[in-house]
Amino acid sequence: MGTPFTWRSVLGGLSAFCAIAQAQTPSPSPTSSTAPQFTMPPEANIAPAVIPNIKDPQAVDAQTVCPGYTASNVQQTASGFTASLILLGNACNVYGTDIDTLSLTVQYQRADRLHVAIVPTHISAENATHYIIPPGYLAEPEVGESNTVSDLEFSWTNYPSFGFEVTRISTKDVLFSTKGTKIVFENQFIEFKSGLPKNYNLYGLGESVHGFRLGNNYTKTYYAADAGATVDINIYGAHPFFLETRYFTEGPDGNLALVTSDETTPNSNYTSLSHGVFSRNAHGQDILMQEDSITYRAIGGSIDLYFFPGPSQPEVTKSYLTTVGLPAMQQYWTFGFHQCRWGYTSWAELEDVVNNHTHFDIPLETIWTDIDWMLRYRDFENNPVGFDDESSEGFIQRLHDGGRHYVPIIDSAIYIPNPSNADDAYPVFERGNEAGSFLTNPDGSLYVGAVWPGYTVFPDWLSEGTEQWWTDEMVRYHQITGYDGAWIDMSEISSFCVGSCGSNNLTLQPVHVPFALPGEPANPVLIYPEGFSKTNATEAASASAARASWSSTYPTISVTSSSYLRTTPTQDIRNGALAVAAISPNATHADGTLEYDIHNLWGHGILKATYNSLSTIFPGTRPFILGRSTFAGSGSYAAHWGGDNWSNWPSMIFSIPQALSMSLFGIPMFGVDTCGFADNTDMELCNRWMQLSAFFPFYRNHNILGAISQEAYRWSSVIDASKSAMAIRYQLLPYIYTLFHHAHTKGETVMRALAWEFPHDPSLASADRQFMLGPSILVIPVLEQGATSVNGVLPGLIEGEEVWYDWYNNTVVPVPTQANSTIPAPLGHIPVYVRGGSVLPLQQAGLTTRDARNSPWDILVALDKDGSADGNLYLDDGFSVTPNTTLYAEFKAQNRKLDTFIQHGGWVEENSLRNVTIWGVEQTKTIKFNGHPVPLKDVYFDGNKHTLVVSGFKISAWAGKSWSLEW
Ligand code: MIG
Repeated sequence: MGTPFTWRSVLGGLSAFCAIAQAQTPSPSPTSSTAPQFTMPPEANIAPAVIPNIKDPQAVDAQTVCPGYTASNVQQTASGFTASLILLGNACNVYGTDIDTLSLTVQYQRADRLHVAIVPTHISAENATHYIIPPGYLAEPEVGESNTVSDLEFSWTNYPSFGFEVTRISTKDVLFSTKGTKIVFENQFIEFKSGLPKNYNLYGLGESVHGFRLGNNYTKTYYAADAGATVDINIYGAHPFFLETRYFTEGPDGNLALVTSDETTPNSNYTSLSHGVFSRNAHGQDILMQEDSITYRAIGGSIDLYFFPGPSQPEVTKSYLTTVGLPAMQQYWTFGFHQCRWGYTSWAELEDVVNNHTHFDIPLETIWTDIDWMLRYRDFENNPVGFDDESSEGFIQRLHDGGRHYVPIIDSAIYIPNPSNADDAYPVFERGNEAGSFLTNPDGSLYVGAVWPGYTVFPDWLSEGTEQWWTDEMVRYHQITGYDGAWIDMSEISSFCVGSCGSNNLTLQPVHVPFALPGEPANPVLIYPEGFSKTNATEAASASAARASWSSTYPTISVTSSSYLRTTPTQDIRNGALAVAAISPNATHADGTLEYDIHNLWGHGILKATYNSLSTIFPGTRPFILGRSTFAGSGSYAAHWGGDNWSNWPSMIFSIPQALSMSLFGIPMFGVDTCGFADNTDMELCNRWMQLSAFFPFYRNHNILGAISQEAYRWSSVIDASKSAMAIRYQLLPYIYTLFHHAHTKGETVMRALAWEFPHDPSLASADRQFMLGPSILVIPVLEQGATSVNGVLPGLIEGEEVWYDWYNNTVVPVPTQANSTIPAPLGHIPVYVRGGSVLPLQQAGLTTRDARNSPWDILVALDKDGSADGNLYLDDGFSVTPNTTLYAEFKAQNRKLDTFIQHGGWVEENSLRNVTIWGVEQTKTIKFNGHPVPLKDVYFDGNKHTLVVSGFKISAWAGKSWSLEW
C-alpha cells in the first residue's frame, strides 16, 4: 500500500565543519568587532530531513512496480543505431512522472568508447536542463570520427522488458547488463541496474573517503556538500566514473576462468582485464553497490553512459580522460612544498614562517593565506590590519626574489552589503550585480544565503556576464597583491543557512554565521541589534518561508495518480536534505535552470572561470588553481585537496585511496592537509605525515584556526623527517614533472595503485596502504601510531621476477611472493623503493624548486633481473602553456649499455650531467662513454653493493644529445 510522505525531524543540520568548530577550546573571540553583531540562530541551518529511500523500509521498490520499456523503430546509423523506447503498460509514477517515450542512441564513438544514451523523446526548451547538462557549462565529449571497430558489443532484448548488455567481444565477457531488470525513467527519478560478478573489483565513484576497492555493500551518494572529509558520505566533488577489474586464470589452452575469490595463490597464470563506465549525469544520485549488482538512482538527468573497453587500467584511464578532459599541466614550482594555515594574521607572520623554514633548512616553495587576509571575510579586499595593500607589494617581491610564491584563498560566495548603511559599501558586489552575475530566487530577486562575511550572494556561471566580472575582480585584486595562484573554497556551493535566508534580513548585515568560529566561545552569547526579538521570530519565519519555497517550486511533481507517491528526494544525502550546507535547489540561474539540476557542477564552473581569469592575468602561463568542489573533467583546470580532514591516523590512511581515486578521475595534482586540518596534531603524526605527503603530487601542510601550530619546524624530529623525505622528492622533481607531462598529454596517472602496475597479481586488488609514484617508485609508509616497522608488499608474483632497491642504501630487497614483509621503519624513516628496470633522471635537492632546477643532474639506472632498464625525461621552461622549446629524451639500458634517444629536442639544458649511477651491476669491463674509455678516476665500483658510479662527463647540453655509456 501507499506510504505517506515522511518528514523526519532532526537536530543538527550544521555542517560537519561546525562540529569541528564546536570542538575547539573556547577562548576570547579574535574576530568579532566591537559593534553588536547579529548572530544567525543555529535553526537557520536546519532543514526538515527526509528518509532516503535506501534507508526507508517502506520505500517502494521501483523494480517491482514499474513496467519498463519496449524498444521499437530501430534505425541503423553510420556508427550504431537509434530506437524508441515506449513505456510498457501503465505508468508507475513511483517517485515522479513516468516519461512514456524515450530515445535510445547507441554510438560506437571511437574504438575505445561506446556511448549509450537514453533521453526523453520530447524535451522542451523549458525542461531541457532537467535531462541534459547545459553544453556551455560542461564540454560535451568530442565524438570525432566515429568508429565501428570496437571490442565492445551492444545487444538488447525486449523480454521481459527492454534491457541491454555490453559485452567484451574477444572474451565474450558481459561487462554491463540491465537485462532482466527494468529501466525506470521519470521526470525526477531514474533507475537502472546491472549485474556484476560476485566479489567484483570496482574503483572510483567519488569523491569519497572510502577504501580504494569499493566493496559490494556500499552506497555512493552524489550531491556536492561541504561536509568535511567524512567517511562514506557525499562530500565535495562528483565523479560518477568507475573502473572494474576482473582477474582470470589462464588455462594452457588460453581459456580464461574468472577469479571470484579473494584467496589467491601465487602463480603466473593470472591475467586481468579492466573496463570503465562513466555515467554523465550531474544530478543528485545514489549508486548502490550490492552483492552482485550495481544500481543507479538519480533525481534527474538522463541515462548517458560511456563504456571504455580497456583492457588494462592505463587504457581505461586514457580513454576516460580523453573523454572528459586531460589533466592540466602544472608549473614546475607547484611541485615544491606548500605551507598554509587558517590563522596566519599578517604579511609579517607569513614572512616569519618563510624565514623559519629557511632557518631550519626546510624547503618551502609557497606560503598560503586562508580567509584571515580578507577584510571582514570579503573576497578581494585585504584586511588593512595585518594585510594592508601597501605592504603586500614588498612581501610579494621578497618572496619572488627568493624563488617563492604566494597563494590566497578565494571564497565562492560574495558579501551583499547592508542597504541601509551607506558605509557598508562593497563594490565587488555592486559590479557583479550590475553584470547580472548572481543566482536569484524563482521570483527574480537575489538569492541570499550566508557564509563567512554574513549574508551572501552566489555567482551564476550560466549568466553571460559572470565570467568577465569574475576575471575583472581577479585582475583588479592581482594589481593590489600579486598572487601566483588561486585557492577556491566553499564551492559546493556552501551556504550556512537553509534557503534564501537573507533575502529579508539585509539590514542586519554584516551578520555572524550561525555557529562559533574556531577560537570563539563555543556557545557564543548571541548579540542582537537593539530591539530585535530574542525569540528570533523574524529569522525563524524567514527560514521556514525559504524552506517552503524551495520545496514547492521545483520538486512539485505533478503525478497523475499513484498510490506510491512520495515527493521527497530519494537520496542518501547527509541529513537527508538537499538544502543543508549548500544553497537550495530552487536557486535560479539566468536561463531559468534551477540549482537542483546542476548543483554538482557549481564547483566546476568557478574553476573554469578562475582558469580564464588567471590566463588573463598571466598570459601564456599555466594557471595554478586549487579547487574544492570538482566534477568529471575539472582536472583540466585545477588541482584538488582532500578537504577538511582530521589530525588523526585514519585521515592519513584514507589519503592514499583518496589520491588513487583522483588519479582515476584525472586530477593527479592532489594532496591532503598534511598533519591534519581539524583538531591538534602531534609530533609523531606530523612526522609520519610530512614524509608520506612528500610523495603525493600536491604537498601542503594546512590546519584549522585555533589548533596548535604544525609547521614542520615546530618539532626537531619533524624537521629531520621532513627534510629527509623532501630531499627525495626534490631529487625526483624531473621525474614527477615528466609524469605530469604524460598525464597531461596522454592521460597517464602519476600516483598509482599497485593493482595497476602489477595487473597479474589479484592479491593486490585492494592494496591501498602503499602506492607507486609513477612506474618506478614504491612507497610503503607507516600509518600506525607507535609503530617502528611496517608490513608491506614488494610486488612480484614469481620469485625473482621483480627487483626492488632500497632508496636509502641501494641494496636489493628480497621479494617474498605475495607475502607481507616486515620492514623496519623507525620514526623519521619512510620506506621508499626503486623498481628494477627504471632509469630516473634526478637533480639535487634545494630549498626551492628554482634551486633544484638549477642544479647538476644524476641519472640513476636501476637494473632489472635481465640487466635492463628504461625511463624518460621531459623538459621545458616550467610554466608556459605552449613552451617555445621542449625536450623529450628516452633512456634505455640493456646488455651493459645505456643509450639515450632524443625524441624531440630544442630545449637546451644548461645544468651539467654529474653522475650516472647504475644499481645491479655484477661486474664491469672497460667503462666507455660514447665508445671512448672513461678515465679510472671517474669510475667508482662497489662490487658488494653492485653499484657503479661514473662521473666526469664533459658534455654540454647533455640532455638534448644522444650518448651512450658501456660497462
Ligand atoms: O569551513 O577558510 O576546506 O581548508 O581552512 C571552513 C577556512 C572554510 C574550508 C576549507 C579549509 C579552510 C576553511 N574553509
